[in-house]
Amino acid sequence: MIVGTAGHIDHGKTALVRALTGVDTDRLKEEKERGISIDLGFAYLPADDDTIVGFVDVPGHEKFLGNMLAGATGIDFVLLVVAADDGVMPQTLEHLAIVDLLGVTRALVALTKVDLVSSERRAAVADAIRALLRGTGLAAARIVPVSSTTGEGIDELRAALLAAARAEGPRAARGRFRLAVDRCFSLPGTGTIVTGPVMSGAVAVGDAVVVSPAGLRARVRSIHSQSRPAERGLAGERCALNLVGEGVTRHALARGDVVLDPKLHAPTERIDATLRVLASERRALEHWTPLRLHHAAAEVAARVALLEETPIAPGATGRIQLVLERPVAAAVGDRFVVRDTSGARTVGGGRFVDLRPPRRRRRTPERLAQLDALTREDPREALEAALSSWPFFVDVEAFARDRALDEREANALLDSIAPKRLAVADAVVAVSVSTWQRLAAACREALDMAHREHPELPGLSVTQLASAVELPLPPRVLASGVRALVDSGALLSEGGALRLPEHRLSLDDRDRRAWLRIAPLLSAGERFRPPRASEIAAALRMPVGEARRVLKALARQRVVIEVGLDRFFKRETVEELETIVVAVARAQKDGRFAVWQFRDRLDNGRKIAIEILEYCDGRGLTLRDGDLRRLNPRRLDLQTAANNSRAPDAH
Ligand SMILES: Nc1nc2c(ncn2[C@@H]2O[C@H](COP(=O)(O)OP(=O)(O)OP(=O)(O)O)[C@@H](O)[C@H]2O)c(=O)[nH]1
Ligand SMILES: [Mg+2]
Repeated sequence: MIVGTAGHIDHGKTALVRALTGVDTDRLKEEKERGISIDLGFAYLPADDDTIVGFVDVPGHEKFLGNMLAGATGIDFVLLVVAADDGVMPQTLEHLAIVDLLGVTRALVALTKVDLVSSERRAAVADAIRALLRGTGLAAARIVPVSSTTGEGIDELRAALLAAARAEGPRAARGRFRLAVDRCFSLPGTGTIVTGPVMSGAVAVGDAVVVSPAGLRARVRSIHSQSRPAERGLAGERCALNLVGEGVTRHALARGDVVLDPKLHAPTERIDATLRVLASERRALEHWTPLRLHHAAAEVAARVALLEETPIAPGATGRIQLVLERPVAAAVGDRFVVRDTSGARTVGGGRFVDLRPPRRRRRTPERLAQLDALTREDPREALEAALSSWPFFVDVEAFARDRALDEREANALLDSIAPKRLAVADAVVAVSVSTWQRLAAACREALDMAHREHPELPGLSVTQLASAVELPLPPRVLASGVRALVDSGALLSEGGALRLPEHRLSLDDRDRRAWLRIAPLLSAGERFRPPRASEIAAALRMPVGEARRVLKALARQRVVIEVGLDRFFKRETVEELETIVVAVARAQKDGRFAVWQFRDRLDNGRKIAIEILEYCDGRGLTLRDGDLRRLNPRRLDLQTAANNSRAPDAH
């Protein structure tokens, strides 16, 4: 557990940490000279069992509030310090507001310097503190009177902190690794060290990491966790990492960087968020207000684009888009604080909701509904809500990465909520079960209508079907969904046309009668040497145009195939011919055969034999080799099919 102090300057924070741990965290020369804290101080309180309480001691001076924020963003528990003689002061209020904005609710209040005041004064200040905490997330915090000078209350406070740490237990190291760098230095003989709280996941010696947002690659050579050598560092601990790699120096890294799992490196300069404006603000927050964003240990200039109709009033919460001056390494759900540009006051704070928001059309009703869905803290609930609001799909990898979920967590989540995943361009998107069912139903409906209107056509192309389906999914997602339906067998695809499995191509009565007359000319003993359409027309005393039209319609349905110009074979005959070609080729020592060898096998005319072989060349079954032909070795599928079919002689 990491405990952060908070409170007004000189109220005894550093003295209290020393009384609790024996460590003086004011180590800078200037801190000693001025008797105040300037930067963050760190100390550890080990117990007999494995419990360790880490302390981050922050400066109270308003000028160093940026340092306070860099420390406060990584804490689990706050130790609010109020001096009994001074009582509640400006930075008591500001620090309290900040930890409340950061979502820290576990807290103890140390009423310090009680040796200096009467018991009436103690009680009065305690009452004032209770009133102050009311309405904040810290309302339940216990107030412990202490004196670092006399030692009163120190043992009790220490015991309470250790009890809280034990109650918390070891934090599950969920998610992928992130560490917010709050210090960076080099040690002679060791190299570059960064320290900070592990925000999620775990890191082990030897791991590859990336320093974000710069993108510097590094390897973890050694780890100190809670100031002890360790093999691993886990979420909820403060760690020091010895990093090695090309360009990894003390000067290349700084407070505000985030060391993370390389899979998480995706800095962003534009973040949609919820923002609560502090009640202490005098005016409502206007569109495009310049502010300073404090996130993790980083501080960056930003503008606030309002996603609400009206400015956000003091005390109110609204949706905003943060437009940053430079990229940051963030995660959805991370808390942040914004201060005014001069650094004089804290304006508000909130949670990141979407790290890849649209630049334009960022406050349409659809987009705002999506944003509300993504605002849910639990990733499962957020995913469910996002899948059931516009645009009804979620980029799976971005969702998992931006929430720092590891692969197992992401898969478990997706398998249970969105088992249907679609490949769209180079991304994979998830849709809800109900969207998938609606898509399937809409495709069936559209195809059913198409089949009814045009029973003579084999069906619709993917593009035609995707545009016939009235669902609010973008065309590329629809098209991918249609292809997935084909893969699942719900739709059939033949020769580029999609149809319902039960769809049988039909001809009108007149065409059917014509086909009944034509069919015998393409069957039985004539099947290898069918007449041309013009000859069929002459033989049957049928207008040549009609014979061609009926044959073409049947060709679209793949009942017949136009093998040579104006010459149609039944499809089964073509399959039979391909088997024969394979058999003839295989019968040759070197696999090469001449036209006459094929013709003899068919007992056919040379001209038709050439037409058939040229058709086979065109289909890629055979390859020309001068006057000879051989099988195309790439068309193994056809050869295998031919092997498995009956011998041609059996027909
Ligand atoms: N009498 C008395 N003096 C105290 C007590 N705690 C701290 N002090 C004194 O108060 C002064 C400030 O204490 P610090 O611990 O440096 O205060 P701080 O809150 O860390 O101050 P900043 O870090 O600058 O915000 C020092 O001179 C301490 O000796 C206490 O319990 N009783
Ligand atoms: Mg101090």
